[in-house]
Amino acid sequence: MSKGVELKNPNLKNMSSDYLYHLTINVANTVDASDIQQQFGDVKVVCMGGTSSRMRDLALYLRNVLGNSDTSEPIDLAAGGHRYALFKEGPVLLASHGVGSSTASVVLHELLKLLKYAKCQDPVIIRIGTCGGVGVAPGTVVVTKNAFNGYLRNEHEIPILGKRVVRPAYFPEQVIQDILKHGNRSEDGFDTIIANTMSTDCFYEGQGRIDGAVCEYDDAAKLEFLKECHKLGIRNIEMEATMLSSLTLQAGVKAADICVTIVNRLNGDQVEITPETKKAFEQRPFLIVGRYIQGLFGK
Ligand code: R2B
Repeated sequence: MSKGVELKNPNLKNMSSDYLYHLTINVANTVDASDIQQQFGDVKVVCMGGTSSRMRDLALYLRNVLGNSDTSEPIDLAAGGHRYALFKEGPVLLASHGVGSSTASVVLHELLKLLKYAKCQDPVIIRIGTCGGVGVAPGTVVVTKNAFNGYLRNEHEIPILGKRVVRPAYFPEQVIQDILKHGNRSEDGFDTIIANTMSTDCFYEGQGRIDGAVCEYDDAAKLEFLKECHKLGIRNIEMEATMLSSLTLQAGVKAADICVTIVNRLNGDQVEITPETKKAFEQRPFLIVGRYIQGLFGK
């Protein structure tokens, strides 16, 4: 049975209007948001990714998947905010989120509220991205199961009102399985795996790199850490999964994280693939999301 988004914030019902500041979308009347429902009420899937150009490319890719013959340039609905990009292709909303949980959480809060005001039914949020791999070949696509933080704890830790708040960080099994059905085809020529993900707040020291501006450990300590990650079933490292899984769990909205590895961290820190290979690797999560969406809409 379809259901709308019910957010766990009792204060929202006391707000007569809500300006989604970073998206530059004004919900002028929260009680009767029919304008918002008209524009966004059909949204079933929200795709999120780091950069605006990748989300534009994905918008064009999905336009094709959805059988839309429009050839116009996708319109950035959040251009006025100069922070994030927001595109809409039929029932799919696409948003950029920048690098890391702090920037991604800002736009995710606003997207979740948008889904609620628009009365979207049973939406799913899918992050697609690039990441470092741990013991897997570059180009492997990882669908996250449990998200670990930089302390190697399977939880999302966030300071709220000066207190350490800890929340669960995993993605719903059913969504993972639905996505996997659309990956792992022999003709793809790459592996799509389900694995755990470490999500850090720092790309360099937080991920055990020795090539940042500051580093107080050696290569041996780094490898020991990465091997510990591997033992925990962690096969990729990125910077958003703990926040994304935990916030969507709190909001009761289905979500998934699908990332392609662009370096095997057991072999080094620098991303050495060519821009062409990176572009080709970035298409892999597109392919899987595209097939998933095709499956959803029977296209
Ligand atoms: C992967 O790539 C970005 C860092 O380059 C970050 O957003 C992530 O998780």
